[in-house]
Amino acid sequence: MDDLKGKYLGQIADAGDENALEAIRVAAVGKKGEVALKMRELGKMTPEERQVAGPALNALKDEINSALSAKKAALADAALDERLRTEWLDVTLPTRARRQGAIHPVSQATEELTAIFAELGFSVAEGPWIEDDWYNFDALNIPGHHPARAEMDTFYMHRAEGDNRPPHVLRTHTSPVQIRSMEKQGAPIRIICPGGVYRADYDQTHTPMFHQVEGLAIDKDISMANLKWVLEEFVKAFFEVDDVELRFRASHFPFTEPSAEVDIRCSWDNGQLKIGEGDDWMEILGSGMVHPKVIAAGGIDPEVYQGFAFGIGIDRLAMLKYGIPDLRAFFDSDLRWLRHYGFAALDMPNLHGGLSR
Ligand code: 2U9
Repeated sequence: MDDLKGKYLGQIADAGDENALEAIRVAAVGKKGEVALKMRELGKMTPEERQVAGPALNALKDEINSALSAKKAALADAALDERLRTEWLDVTLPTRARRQGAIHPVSQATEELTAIFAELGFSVAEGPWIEDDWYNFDALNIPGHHPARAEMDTFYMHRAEGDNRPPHVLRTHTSPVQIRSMEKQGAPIRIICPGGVYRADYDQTHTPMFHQVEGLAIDKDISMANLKWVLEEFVKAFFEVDDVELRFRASHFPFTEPSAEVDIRCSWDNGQLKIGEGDDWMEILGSGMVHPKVIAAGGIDPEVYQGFAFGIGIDRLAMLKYGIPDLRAFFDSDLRWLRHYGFAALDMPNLHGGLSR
């Protein structure tokens, strides 16, 4: 019995895993194991011998069983220790290279100017990018023969053969949205209309698709003074400067009368643009009092209501604010450019957070 004990306790101590341990258990204390065979021999013994051998065999069985349990627990502990060692993780490692997309400068500028005009009481209106001739031109006091139609380098979408209705156009400005909004909402109205527009033009400073934001404020007592204040507030907030001087130059647009182009005071030192100081002027937008015919086209009575409108190129605003030199790169979809000039997602601009920071 001492031999059996020595043999099995030794094997248990040496067992390397749970499978080896189970094999030992079957061989030692299993139903057909060595201890069971010894127990069967009890029948052949004298009662005196049995009284000694019986309890001793039971004690041996208990001892082997507890050695098996202890070893099983020790193996489980060791396995857990090994897992903890190999699955170790350094939470202070740097994160992976950025795989997330970035916000395009045009989207960023649009979000920023939307936040500014929202504070000034303007809501955002949107409309179709493919327009009827009437909404894009006639309603804006640009009749069929008007030179502005040709000047606007319009992309026409021709109808099928035999269909004599006037062609659709890719909108050349966002103004049709203002006509549609006046029709739907009536007066008073205070909206901005940001979005993409199309003109057949392609060079250093023009792309066939670009972005505008147009504003419209119609009420009974709106004047150029309100226009001037709104534009000043906008320019200060957008370029994040305390003060800025605007210069209104008389101009002409079919949809406004009187009309003005607006320049801002600036300086260009060593190619570095500074807004609000210096001896230079830079044109940034067009504006005016909405032509009575255009107010009427929107279904509003021009004898009762009047208002101002303005138009600004968003792409150019973004170039000026973020120091981006080439307009054409805006629409090349070059990932290196997008990563360089893109803005962090979820970083929504608002006036309190300092817009673009
Ligand atoms: C309605 C009435 C009037 C919008 C206006 C301009 C002057 C203007 C340009 C700025 C740069 C276009 O993107 S740009 O090339 N726009 O100069 N836009 S007034 O006037 C409107 C619009 C809608 C119903």
